[in-house]
Amino acid sequence: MPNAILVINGPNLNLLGTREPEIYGRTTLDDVKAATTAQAKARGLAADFRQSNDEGELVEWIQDARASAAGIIINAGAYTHTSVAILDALQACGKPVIEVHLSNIYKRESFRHHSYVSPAATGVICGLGAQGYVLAVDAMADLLSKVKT
Ligand code: CA2
Repeated sequence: MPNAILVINGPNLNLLGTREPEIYGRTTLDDVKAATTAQAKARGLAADFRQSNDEGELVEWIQDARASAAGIIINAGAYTHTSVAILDALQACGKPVIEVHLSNIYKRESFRHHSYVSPAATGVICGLGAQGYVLAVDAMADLLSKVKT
C-alpha cells in the first residue's frame, strides 16, 4: 500500500489568510500545508497536499487516490454542502477518509450544517482551524496502522 495520504482542499481555500480572518484566521494555505506535511513526516507518511476550485478535478484526484494513496483527508470547502459527485467518488475509492473544516460549520449558517462528505468519512474534525489538519494526520496514521495489523 502506498505510504502517502492525499490531502484535498476545495474551492476558495487558496484565499486562506488573505480575506475573512475573523472566520478563517490569518494562517495561509501554505502554512497549513507545512504543518500537515511535517506531521505526516513525523508519522512516517508523505502528504500529497492539493487545492482546486474545480469540482471535476477534485473528483479525478479522489479517483486516482485508489491507486496512489493510503487514505484521504478532505476539506471540500463549499462543495461539502452541495456535491453528490464528491460523495460518490469518496465512496467508490474505498480508502479511509477524514473530513476537516477550519471553522465550526455547526455554529454557522444552517446550509453549512449538512455535509455530503460525512457519510463517506470515518471521522470529522471542525472548528479547530489549521490544527484540525494536524489532528487528522495523526488520526489517519492510527487508522492506517490498524489496517496493516
Ligand atoms: O470551515 C471550512 O473549512 C469550510 O470548509 C470552508 C469553506 C466553507 O464553504 C465551508 O462551509 C466550511 C469556505 C472556504 C473558503 O475559504 C476562504 C478563506 C479565506 C477567505 C475567503 C474564503
